[in-house]
Amino acid sequence: MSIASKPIDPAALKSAILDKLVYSVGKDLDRATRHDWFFATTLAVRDRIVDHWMQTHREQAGDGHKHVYYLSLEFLIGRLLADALNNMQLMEPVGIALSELGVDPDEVLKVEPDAALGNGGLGRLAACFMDSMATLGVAGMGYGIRYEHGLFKQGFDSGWQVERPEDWLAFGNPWEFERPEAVYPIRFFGTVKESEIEGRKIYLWEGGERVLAVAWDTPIVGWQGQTINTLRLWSGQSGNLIDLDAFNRGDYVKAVEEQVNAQSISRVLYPNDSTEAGQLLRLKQEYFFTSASLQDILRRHLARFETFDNLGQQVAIQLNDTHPAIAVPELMRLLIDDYEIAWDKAFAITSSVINYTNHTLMPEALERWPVSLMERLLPRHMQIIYELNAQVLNELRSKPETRDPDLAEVSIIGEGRDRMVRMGNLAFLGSRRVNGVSALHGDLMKETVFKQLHAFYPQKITAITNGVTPRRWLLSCNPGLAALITSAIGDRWITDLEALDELTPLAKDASFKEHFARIKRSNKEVLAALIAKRNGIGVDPDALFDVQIKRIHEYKRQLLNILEAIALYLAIKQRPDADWQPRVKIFGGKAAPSYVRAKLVIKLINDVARVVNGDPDIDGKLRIAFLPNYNVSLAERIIPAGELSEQISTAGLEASGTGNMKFALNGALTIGTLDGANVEIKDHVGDDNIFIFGLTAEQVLERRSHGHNPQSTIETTPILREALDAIGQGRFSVDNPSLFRPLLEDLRTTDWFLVTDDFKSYFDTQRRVDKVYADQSIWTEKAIINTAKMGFFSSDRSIREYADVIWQAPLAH
Ligand code: 26V
Repeated sequence: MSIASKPIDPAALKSAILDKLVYSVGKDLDRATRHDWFFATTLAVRDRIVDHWMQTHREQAGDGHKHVYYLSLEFLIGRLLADALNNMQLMEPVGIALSELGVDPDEVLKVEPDAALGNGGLGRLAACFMDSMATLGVAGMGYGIRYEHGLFKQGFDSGWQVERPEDWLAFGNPWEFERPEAVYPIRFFGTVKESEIEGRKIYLWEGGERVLAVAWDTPIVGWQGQTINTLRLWSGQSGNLIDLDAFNRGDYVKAVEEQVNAQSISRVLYPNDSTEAGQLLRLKQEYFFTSASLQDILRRHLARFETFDNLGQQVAIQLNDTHPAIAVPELMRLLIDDYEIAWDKAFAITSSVINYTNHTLMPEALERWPVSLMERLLPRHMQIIYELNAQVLNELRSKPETRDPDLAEVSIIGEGRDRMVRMGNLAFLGSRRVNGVSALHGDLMKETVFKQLHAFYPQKITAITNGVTPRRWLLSCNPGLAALITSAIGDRWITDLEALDELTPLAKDASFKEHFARIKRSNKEVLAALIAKRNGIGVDPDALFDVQIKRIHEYKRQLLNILEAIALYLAIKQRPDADWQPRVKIFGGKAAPSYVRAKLVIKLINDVARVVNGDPDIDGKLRIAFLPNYNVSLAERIIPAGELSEQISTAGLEASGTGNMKFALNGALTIGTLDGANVEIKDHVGDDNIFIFGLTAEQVLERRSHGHNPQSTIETTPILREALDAIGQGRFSVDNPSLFRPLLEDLRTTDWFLVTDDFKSYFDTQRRVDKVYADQSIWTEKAIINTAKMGFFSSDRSIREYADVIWQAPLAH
């Protein structure tokens, strides 16, 4: 029986919550804080989950279920309570129970801290995939790190980003279960001793540091609680709680050193999503969680089947980018050294269970580790990598058509003075399938980074487009729209998003349109109130809400957006009485703390916002708001209110995007380049319901190799030149006119991301947006079409395709 089919009695829930408050939290009714209520509510709800969780465990232990393991250094989950209540259809009864206890349910939901265990798209995708696997009944388990501190909190100081530590576990976490019995040893450094037993070579990896990985489990509730999967996160511990010898000598620092060291591995999420300066701790994190997960997977498999012969039939492993790519040599090592399986068989098994998803082609984000570092930290793995590389290269060399330069390109070891291990090549060669995250991205993988590998292994690359979970990104974040849709076409869309297509004819239905527009307007009012509270500025809910929320990155081109805002500002000032379409430009997003350029863009946006918002000539025709500390929970509040979704990356650089899907699902129109999944969004909504501008991926490559002259583009585009001059003259930074010179210099010389090339086309397209928006009836029709055509972009569809094409795993639901 599913949870939903159990009778739900608010009175029983009420007494369960009260029980938890008193006996688990240890508070009585009149002294309970909002946190206490959150804890008590979660614990009461959790009890209803656990029975079903155990049931799922028992079902999935059978051999009819292929186990799918999603290894990811990031899971950007956000809050769990609202999601769990929605999926279990307990939102209403819990709301009633809390209200009867005199507690505002919204307040209780809001005190839950975000689990911000990820940087951006890659981590959020992992979270959407966990929801979809549970909903579809895939026996899927997520493996990652239980970071004590998630992504930093962002504040602004005079417009500059400042980072504050995040502390999501400060009040404890009612969702997780520590599993002190699920503990695995992880070794770093040390040496490898070779010997022979009965003619067989033996490798003993000894010495070095040893830490323990301890499991913490969080239940992942699928729709209606039919399947409850597990997210298992590893925490670092030392085997020795304390060094007693050192303690007795009075050396207390030494006594706890080992423990501190071990715990530091899972202390904090790395806040970068591109360049990383070969940090030892980062590599330790990668190996730590990968090794613990593989040991756990092998132990579980052996308990089920007592053999690894069928590992390929019963297990599929998905590597979320190259961060867990060390899984390839680690699985080989475990099979060969610990379980005495011969090399060839170990490789056959490894390359039948492992798959790899690539999430970016940006050269600086492709992981490479110095051979010297790897040799020190993971000496046995380096041996395996060398041997694997030699084997693969020999095999390929024996083909008559192979040329030497082709081999250099596919080698796992990059040559040159600083020899590097190329993790992308390692993951590719060790995998059964290699996935790109949109159609365009898949094509570009074949043409660029993996061109040569693709020529040798033409069957490996797949392109399964990303998706988003409609439970969180419509049902839960936009209850008004969800209810309207359900009243119009029923609730099948919640698990079969293609059903939204039934809304298409309603785009012409006056009453539906009116309802749809009213809901958007009311979501905008809520966001306007939030902007007033957080940014201290008033925005008109009747203005066009134009939103760009995502990590701050040069390739995502927030700079293009703010330049357009400046150009518009100058135009309004020149002709204040013209008929301007009022617009609110909303920004959100964090820059990596070491990404100086991106932080300067944040400062520029905030400075432009201050000037524009304070200029009486503008009179509300343009408002700019940068909401601080963008995270999943803030996205859930912004997206339902968005009308224009900015997806303006330099074509060819955004692998897919998923924010683009969330906005369109909630009835926003996209202004975007032909990049990532925008291309497919356009195909689904049709040319008339999206605003496409700028160079194509092909033209970008062409322009970069010859024919890119930013200086002359600026000269011939007066509105751009004037906008740049305004910055250069210090109009937005009176105290320090040269502040933004690095940005201007770059635009005039290199402009690698082709901001100047795309500016005119972007500006003109924005004016086209203004015109279309002026006719609210037409705009609403287009917005409805966007929602109606988003069926394809459900992560349920993505997971069905992964299950079919990559994992060959059956679905239970
Ligand atoms: C790369 C690196 C490089 C080393 C330093 C740490 C670090 C951390 C994360 C990353 C990967 C960033 C890649 C990423 O998030 N890609 C995004 O993936 C989304 C899901 O597939 C996709 O929609 C976005 O377009 C893509 O940018």
